[in-house]
Amino acid sequence: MDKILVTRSSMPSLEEYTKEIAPVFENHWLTNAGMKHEELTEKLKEYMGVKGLSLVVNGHEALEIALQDMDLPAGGEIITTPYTFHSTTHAIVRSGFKPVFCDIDPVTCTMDVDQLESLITDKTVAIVPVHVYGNVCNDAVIRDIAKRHGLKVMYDAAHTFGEKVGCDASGRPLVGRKGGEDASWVGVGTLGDVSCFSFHATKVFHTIEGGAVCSADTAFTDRIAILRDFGIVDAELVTDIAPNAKMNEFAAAMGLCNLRHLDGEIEKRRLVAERYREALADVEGIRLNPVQEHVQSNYAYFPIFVEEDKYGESRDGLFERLMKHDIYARKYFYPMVTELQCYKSDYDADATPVAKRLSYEVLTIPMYAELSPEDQDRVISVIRREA
Ligand code: T4K
Repeated sequence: MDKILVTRSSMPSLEEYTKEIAPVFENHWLTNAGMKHEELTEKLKEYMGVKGLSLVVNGHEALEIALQDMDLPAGGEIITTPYTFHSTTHAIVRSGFKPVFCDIDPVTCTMDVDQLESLITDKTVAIVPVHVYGNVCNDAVIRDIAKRHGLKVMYDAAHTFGEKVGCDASGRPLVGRKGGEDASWVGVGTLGDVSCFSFHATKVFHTIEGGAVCSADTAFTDRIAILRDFGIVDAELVTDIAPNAKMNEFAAAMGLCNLRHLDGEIEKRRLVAERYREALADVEGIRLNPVQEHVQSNYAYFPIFVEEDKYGESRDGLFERLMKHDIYARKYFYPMVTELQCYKSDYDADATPVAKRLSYEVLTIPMYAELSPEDQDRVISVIRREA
């Protein structure tokens, strides 16, 4: 029996990719804002409905460089969540800020907006919420709180490429609210002051490795183009102490190919997600990720939450049993950030009890566009204890 992994990168055909990179072989321009890079930048702006976008080498550098661009007071506190891939926290710490951890909403796993304001102090310099699994944060409330305190909001939007959010007639995002009419839809990258995306091979849309910083403030994204290139403005002017985080032409070409097929890939993922939902809805003790109102999802991940007392088996028990059937689910995100070896002596995991509990319950099961119904049935039958 073949192994089933948690995900599988989408790929264009070899012919399509070869055709896309042929001009690169002719012009010998391999990186430093080449023609594929520039073309992808324009196409992504259009697809994502964002004004400013700068490509970078990966999602992590998107976060670090965007923080540098924000020019925040050194050593300040940044409010974020511990229920994320540790890249979010690493970016904050490596940039010289102190993360302050807010707990998460038990349903969407995004920042608990009821706790957020109580964590703001005179040392707070920004808020970095995470749209985890593609579940979009309650932007309207976060935005109101940030505005009241004069703080900037930078979203870790690594999981949300291509998603859209419904807004009311005044243009206010409705996500997080029950009911209400979606008068218009905006790209998720328009939320907050800045949004950072990952285009890693495991993401819905990828450039092998890659990422982007988006903002309505085009001066901000223009400066990212300097910060991703050692702070170089021109051959004799270097304004910033910055890394090399540029996307190369082969990565951009992969992005151009993948973008052509993206809507079809998301539709296939939707069918996989629906099939899981139908098959798992009645399993006692297995809670499914919510279908969020006012969000057009990209179906990035399919997390399930194992409630041991009701399911009769722990998350780890189910994880092991899946493995015996050659199914490799992942525990995204366990251990949660504040329980990782590099952070646990400095932070109290019990300060965010919801995040802690969910990190012990979560299992992200295989989800990708090419997951066949037969393979999906193998996953379902183990979870339903029929295999
Ligand atoms: N913020 C958030 C919230 C994030 O989730 C991430 C990244 C970031 C920021 C930072 O973005 P990047 O700097 O990575 O662009 C993966 C990814 O490496 C990482 O991008 C992702 N989040 C994280 C959640 O997961 P691993 O260590 O679990 O990946 P790995 O190598 O075990 O692969 C998982 C499965 O994917 C494999 O079992 C098979 C499949 N796969 C993997 C690779 C590498 C493929 O099909 N093709 C491939 O090339 O971290």
